[in-house]
Amino acid sequence: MAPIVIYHSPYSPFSRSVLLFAHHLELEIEVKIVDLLEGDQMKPEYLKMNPQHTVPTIDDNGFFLWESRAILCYLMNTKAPHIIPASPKSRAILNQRLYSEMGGIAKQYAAIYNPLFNDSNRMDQVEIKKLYEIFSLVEENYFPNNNKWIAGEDVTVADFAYVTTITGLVATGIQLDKFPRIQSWYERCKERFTNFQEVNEVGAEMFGDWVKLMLCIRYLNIEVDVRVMDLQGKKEHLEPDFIKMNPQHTVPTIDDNGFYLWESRAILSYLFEAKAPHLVLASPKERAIVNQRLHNEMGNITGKFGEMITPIFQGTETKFNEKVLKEIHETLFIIDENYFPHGNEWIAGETITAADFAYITMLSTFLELGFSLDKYPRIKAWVERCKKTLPDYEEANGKGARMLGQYVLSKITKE
Ligand SMILES: N[C@@H](CCC(=O)N[C@@H](CS)C(=O)NCC(=O)O)C(=O)O
Repeated sequence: MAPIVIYHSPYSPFSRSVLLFAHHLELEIEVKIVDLLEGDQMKPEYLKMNPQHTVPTIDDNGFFLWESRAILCYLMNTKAPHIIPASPKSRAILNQRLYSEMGGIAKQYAAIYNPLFNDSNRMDQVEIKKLYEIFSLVEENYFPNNNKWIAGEDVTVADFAYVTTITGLVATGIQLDKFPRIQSWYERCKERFTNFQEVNEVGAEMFGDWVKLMLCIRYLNIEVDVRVMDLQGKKEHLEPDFIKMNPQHTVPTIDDNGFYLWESRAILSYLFEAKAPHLVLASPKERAIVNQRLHNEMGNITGKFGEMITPIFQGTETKFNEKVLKEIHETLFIIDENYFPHGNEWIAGETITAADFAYITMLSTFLELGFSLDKYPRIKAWVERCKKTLPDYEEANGKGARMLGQYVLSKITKE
């Protein structure tokens, strides 16, 4: 007999529940990854196995089955009869839990995230509230005798169905702190289930990062009214009305319905907090890293950039200052070595933060000045990621960086 083939996507909690259970039972399996975003599930050979084009699907020597809870029960019945609950009542409770999960938590999971596949820019708070109501019901009713597992004293397939969906929810910021029984059960699952981290948590985190990225990118689509300021000819930044808003007469300045703010990094942080509060990183340490990046950028990148180009603007120098250039390269070396410690994709971790926007506008300007990032492969890859991922990158940043770069280059002596 060939091993059971599991058609799997790590992003899917339903798929992970089957894989996690297979690991728990130490089954011999073959895992085939289905790339949902590429549409692998719509290919004719996949549709032949599963016309509903979902993951997970299994192929047990020509027996094709989809629907994760049906697969869990099939594996239980065929490979682990010892864990089938013994009495009709305990089996009924198991079924009740499975159906309730599908119509409850899993339904909310779809209601919260599916809109993100269709250009939505938010996780619907009404749906999140309904999810928390279901959590309350589970908390109050599923552990009546201080039972350790979702359907009673023993592990059942219901635990696998619940835990992967809940891990996915947690990875996008849903909180369990008000539900101590669910929390303790969740910790038990972590301890008890084989390869929990590798099979379940890694995929859930990948999903969480995708969700945050979608929300973030789309939130940046805030409706704005852009006023272009002429700083050189008309010197609009020195006009009294502008000085009233910003006595330091700098751009950028924002007017959010009478709330005036200047200093670009403060504005970036404000936009995240005011317009996308759920994207503000949860822990003080993560937020501290964002701040650390922002301050370091201001001092060591923007600060040095100013030192380098101000004399050129003023016409007192016609070459970049060698000492400042060296300092900039030292900073780039430090960033390349230290900002991407886990292969993280963004400047302050796994999600886009205000720091990415602060750095990309400066670093792209350096590129326009002829700097090479070849010695800094991580920074180089990140710049490419920003160019590809940030909406309207070229319009919002690329063009301006090029104009500034060309202007500065026209003022320096070619050797
Ligand atoms: N009730 C199904 C849900 C499966 C499902 O919706 N899977 C999603 C991924 S989370 C999927 O495969 N979507 C691709 C598609 O429908 O084309 C189960 O538990 O297996």
